[in-house]
Order: sequence, then structure tokens, then C-alpha cells
Amino acid sequence: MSKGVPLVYVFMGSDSDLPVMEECAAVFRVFGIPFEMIISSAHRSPERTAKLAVEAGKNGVKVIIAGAGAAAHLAGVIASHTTLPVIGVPLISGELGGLDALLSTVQMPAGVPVAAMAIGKAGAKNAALLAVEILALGNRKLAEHLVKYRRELSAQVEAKSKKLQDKMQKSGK
Ligand code: RP5
Repeated sequence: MSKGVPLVYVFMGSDSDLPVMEECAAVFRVFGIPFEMIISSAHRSPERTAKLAVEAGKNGVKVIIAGAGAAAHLAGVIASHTTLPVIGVPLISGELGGLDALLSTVQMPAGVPVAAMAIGKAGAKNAALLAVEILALGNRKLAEHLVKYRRELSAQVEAKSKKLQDKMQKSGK
């Protein structure tokens, strides 16, 4: 999906998850991280999911992200097949608004960890940023890029505050 051998696999349980999981792709493009997006289900294609998880490390992957909705077992199942860090993103699907997926993702029994993110787009974006942070442990340029990214976030907040103050002044409030 991005040039080079993928350092991150971004799994999702269904193509219906793609509009949210695309947040990951956007972050990896900003940081120039090679990644691969994969649709594979813990329930509907269990053997394929297991094989991909088992082979990820051998293929040079360093971090795995897994987004799934409903009875979201994808991140946990992948984590059971690899010792690479696995980041789970609970997605909204069906009647319970993502709470089902959040609890499925976050409540891993002791021994096989999954780093659980927030529900939905914020979680997908943060999953990618956390993956970048993990990769930056061994990459000074990436670490510097992360610092710059945070500075830009701060600058955006200040700019929004200034815009609000200007607006209030103009309206005499
Ligand atoms: C989960 O079931 C997927 O991750 C998706 O969020 C949900 C519904 O899948 P579809 O019925 O839309 O394919 O496994």
C-alpha cells in the first residue's frame, strides 16, 4: 500500500470497516511508513487470519493493528499467534454502538496483551500514531517527526483559540 516492505499490517474484519481504518493509512502516509491493509476475519476466515499473523514477523512486520466491530475477536486472535505488539481498534457495527467491540478488545485475559484504543476514527488514528511511536524507538528521524507532529497539534489549538478571541472581539463580547 505504501512503498517498501510493510512494517505494519492493518487488519480489519470486513470491508465495512474500511472507511474508519483508512485513518491509519492517512497517518502512515504522513510519516512515510510502509504498511499493508488486509481484510481478514477472526470468525469468517479464521485459518487465513492465523496464517497471516503467524507469518507477519517473518515478513518483516514490526507492529500489527486490528480493527473490528461487534464481537471483536480479531485483535485478540491475532495476538494469540504472534509476539509482535498488537493494537486493537473497536469499531461501531450493529446495535451496541461499539461498546461491544470495546469490551471484546480491551478485556484480554492475562498473558496475551492487546493495546486497546478508543472506539472508531479516533482509535484508528491513535492506533497508527502508537505504531509510529513504537517504530520510532529505533529510529531517531521518526522520533523527531513525532515531536514536530505534536508541535503542529499545539499550534493548531493556539490558532483556533486566537480565531475565537478575534471573533469575540469583533462581535463586542
Ligand atoms: C466484524 O463484524 C467486522 O469487523 C465488522 O465490523 C462487523 C460487521 O461485518 P459486516 O457484516 O459488515 O461484513 O467482524
